[in-house]
This record gives sequence, C-alpha cells and structure tokens, in this order.
Amino acid sequence: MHPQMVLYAAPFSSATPVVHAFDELDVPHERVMLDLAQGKQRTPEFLALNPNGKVPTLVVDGTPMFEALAILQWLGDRYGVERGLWPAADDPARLVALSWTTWSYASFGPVLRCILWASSERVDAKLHHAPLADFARAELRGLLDVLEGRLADRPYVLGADYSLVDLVVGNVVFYAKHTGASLDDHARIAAWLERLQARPAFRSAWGPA
Ligand SMILES: N[C@@H](CCC(=O)N[C@@H](CS)C(=O)NCC(=O)O)C(=O)O
Repeated sequence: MHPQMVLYAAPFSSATPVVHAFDELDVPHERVMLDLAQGKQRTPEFLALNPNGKVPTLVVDGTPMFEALAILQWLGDRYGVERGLWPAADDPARLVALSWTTWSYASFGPVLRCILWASSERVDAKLHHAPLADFARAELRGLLDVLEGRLADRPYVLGADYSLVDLVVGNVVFYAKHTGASLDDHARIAAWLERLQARPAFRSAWGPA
C-alpha cells in the first residue's frame, strides 16, 4: 500500500533537494509550497508537525519527519532501491551511500555555512570575519579535493551509474557554486555537476541554470 505523503517545501530552499528527489523517483505525493516570507512556517498547525518551523517537512501517513538529509536517506531506502537509484541494505555500496550523503550535510554543509555567515552580503556585516572566511574557504577547498579524488576513476560517486548519492551531494555542491565557491581547480567535479544539471528533475527543481 502506497503511503499518503505531504511534502512542505519552499522555492530555492533546503527543501529543494527533497523536491528534486521526489521528481527523480517519480513518487506520488501532495506538495505544499509555504510562503516563508509570510511566516506560514510558524503557524500553530505547522509547528505541530515540525517544531523547528522549517522546510522541508514530510508527513508520511500522518507521521511528520524533518531534516532534509534524513528525508533523502529515507526516500532512498523506501523508493530508491527498487528503482536502482540507492543500494539495498545488504549491499556494501549502502555504506558508501550513507557516508557520502552524510558527508555532504555534516562536513561540507557546515563549512559552507561558515563562509556565508563570515562573508556573505546576505548576512549582517556585523557577523563578518575575514580571517574566519579565509580559513573556511581553505577547508572547503580541502573537502572539494576529497570529492575530486572520489571522482578520479568513476563518473558518479558510487561508480558507473547515477544514483541518489549524486543527487544529494550534487545539490550541496551546486548550492556552494551558486553562492560563489569556485570549481576552477576541480575539473572532475565541474564536469560531474554539469552531467547532474542536465537531468530534467534537476532543472525542474532548481530552475534554469
Ligand atoms: N537543517 C535543516 C534546515 C532547514 C532550513 O533551514 N529551512 C529553511 C529554508 S532554507 C526554513 O524553513 N526557514 C524558515 C525559517 O527559519 O523561518 C534541514 O536540512 O532540513
């Protein structure tokens, strides 16, 4: 029996990779786009689903779930395996899939956030800190070197074929590029990202490149 799912999202937000995954997997669900500027994420009804007042939030047969990475990994388990887009539980590649997807959110993401807080025009200049921004940029280059190494002898993170691991890691790296990180010294990542961006689900989630 297919569960009833409602995805709460907003354009160009942390929910976008989840929107992308739903489109790539072609899983039926209801999608509710919240107007964050209007504070629709802070209504009592929404806070009862996600006390953080954030998107993405996914409600599966009445049970709410939050945090994009958790939702993406769950979608992989629930729908990706049968579509050949996520390794089965007894496949050693599952270990690789969990490592790289978590790496993108737990290691890469916080460094990117540090750069944004320390230097972005979108953040109050009182928070800016040039040495911290430089330090974080060097950290980010190191993380990109690690991913570049992973792509040295395989076109996709797991190997020969595209998977949800590329979707998850690719969305985070795409966001880094969008916010000004240079990929000039990382030719394999740049080429991999172009291949990912050519997929229709990527374009419909993020809009034209
Ligand atoms: N760690 C969370 C972050 C979610 C998040 O920060 N969502 C933002 C949009 S990018 C949001 O809903 N902000 C609304 C608000 O803070 O009022 C995740 O990955 O799901």
